[in-house]
Amino acid sequence: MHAKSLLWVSKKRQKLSNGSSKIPRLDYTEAMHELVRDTVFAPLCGTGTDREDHDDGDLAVAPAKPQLKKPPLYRVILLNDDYTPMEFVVQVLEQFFGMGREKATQVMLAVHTQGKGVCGIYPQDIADTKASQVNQCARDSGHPLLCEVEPSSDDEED
Ligand code: TYC
Repeated sequence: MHAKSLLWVSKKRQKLSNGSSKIPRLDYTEAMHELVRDTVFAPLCGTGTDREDHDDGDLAVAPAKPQLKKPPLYRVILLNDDYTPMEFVVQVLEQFFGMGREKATQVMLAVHTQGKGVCGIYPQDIADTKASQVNQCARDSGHPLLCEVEPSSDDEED
């Protein structure tokens, strides 16, 4: 209980008892003083005094390195096959990779002639999701179109 409330209880009891009541007169004041005196009020965080005592000597203190790193990137690769209609591939590139008609047609033709091609480069979870969406969409439509994910070396520059 808070010291103030204990004092308030004590005074109220004294008032109520008025010397003759059955309620005993209780005075917590002394006990509270003792309690506060014996309590160690430790700071929750450092006070900084320990740092003032520390001597860096001749050492240069370097600023801390930033802790954040860019996530590794992954390529989403589209594979050619002999059966998926060109129009379907163009629509997939528009829908899942945000390409315009012209760009999607270029990429589709590049995959058609070269066997495979990059649709986009993303952090791993996004790359995996896009490849799964494409493969599911192709399967649902009865086409053998396949999409894969591979690590990209583009993020090894820094
Ligand atoms: N080769 C397919 C055809 O001639 C077209 C195609 C292009 C299929 C790209 C898949 O990833 C692909 N119909």
